[in-house]
Amino acid sequence: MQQHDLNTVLITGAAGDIGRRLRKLFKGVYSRLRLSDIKKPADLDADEDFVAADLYDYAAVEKIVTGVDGIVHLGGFSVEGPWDVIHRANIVGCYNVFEAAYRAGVKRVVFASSNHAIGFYPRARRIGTDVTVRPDSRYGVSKAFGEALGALYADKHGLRVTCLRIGNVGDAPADLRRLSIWVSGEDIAQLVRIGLEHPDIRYEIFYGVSDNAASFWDNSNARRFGYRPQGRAEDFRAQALAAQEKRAPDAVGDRYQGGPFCSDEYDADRAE
Ligand code: 15L
Repeated sequence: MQQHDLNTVLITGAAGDIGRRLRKLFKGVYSRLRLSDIKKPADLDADEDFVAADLYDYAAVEKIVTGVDGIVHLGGFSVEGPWDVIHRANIVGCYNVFEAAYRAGVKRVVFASSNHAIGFYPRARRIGTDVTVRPDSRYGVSKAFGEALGALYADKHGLRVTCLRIGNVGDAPADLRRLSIWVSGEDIAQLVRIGLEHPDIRYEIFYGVSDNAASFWDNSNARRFGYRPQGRAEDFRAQALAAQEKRAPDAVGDRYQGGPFCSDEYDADRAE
């Protein structure tokens, strides 16, 4: 990885699964890691710097971004939910992070977008990062909003922004769909580091996916910036297919990249 000029990096959503992985993988990479979440992580080490913040509260967000060079914005609601929950955490919360980051002079933001921003593309179609968003849920809409907000702050205010359309982070792919979208913690960490450190980043979208033979996505944009994923979902094919056997068929979800997020609340009479 190239030289970087980041002293303090803030991770929002530090108590979540990806946050926990990055906290470990980034130890010793940046001089200071500031962690934030609405609640203190249960496994916080004595040497970790944690500040609680509700992202809906602009004044609280202002405090956590002060003195920070780069932000990894993982905070928010991470699945489908009622509109008021999504609105509070992922729309207002995301706005507060970008606005406060810009006003505080933060240089870089890596935003955790999601495959659910493009979940209604059919599995049979391989897409790049240049497609129109096709969200599969209110959650997916909030991720598309975050990507748009990132573009605004990059183009208008010079923030360097990377959006990661994350598939599914885990130790192994959990089913057939995850054979296509799985990403290891180490590969997500590699993508985040590119977003924080690569000198040529202005505004980029990468897929957060490992080197999966069945990937739905063309991730050549990430490769252009040096991404070399090490994880391969195919190494876990047998166990993923065995797990899939135990799942009920899902006529809509099995057709689309977003899976169950597509079939949830699906209005078959009107949509077909
Ligand atoms: C996501 O965006 C969620 O945060 C995660 O919990 C999984 O549901 C993942 O997508 C997925 O699509 O498997």
